[in-house]
Amino acid sequence: MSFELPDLPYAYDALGPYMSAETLEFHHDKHHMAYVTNGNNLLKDSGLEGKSLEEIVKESFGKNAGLFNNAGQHYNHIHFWKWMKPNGGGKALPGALASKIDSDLGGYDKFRADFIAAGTTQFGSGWAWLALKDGKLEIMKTPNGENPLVLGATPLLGVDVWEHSYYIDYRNARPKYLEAFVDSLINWDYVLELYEAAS
Ligand code: MN3
Repeated sequence: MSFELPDLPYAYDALGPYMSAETLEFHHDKHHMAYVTNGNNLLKDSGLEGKSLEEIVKESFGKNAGLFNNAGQHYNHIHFWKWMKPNGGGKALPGALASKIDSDLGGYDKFRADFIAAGTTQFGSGWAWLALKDGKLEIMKTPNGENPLVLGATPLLGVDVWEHSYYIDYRNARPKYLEAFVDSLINWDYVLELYEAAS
């Protein structure tokens, strides 16, 4: 299958003031589009053309760096748009997720602090994650286009800490961007959907 750029699931100005229309126009229309275009070019004659996106990500990892970088970023961004919504974030999680976070991660406040710390301490470009591994929730961070799929885990929530995701709105203040993401943008219903599908 070839890669296609999905539409954003909300208007470009829907996530203000936490993420601006200008950021989403560059991030979705230019950056994500480039991963789709480059990924499709690199997918040709790779031997992975008929595979699903998840299979392409896992099977190109460590073997075909160009294809992996673009396929990984395509996968990450498809979900990243859905991991946000207007009036999202905060403590009002669906009950099944809240109790899993209590038992595996020491409660919501510790999850919030550890997730923001993972994003803040990822050196250079990458992502911070909430993932399910062997039936337990874990906070992870990865460089560049990598994600929990290549660590034997299922991504449930990820935040893009490449500068293109926050520099227009927050300049160098990555922690402020991460706080806004957690407190005001996370689409917990989509996280629950992925958690239920994985468990
Ligand atoms: Mn990005």
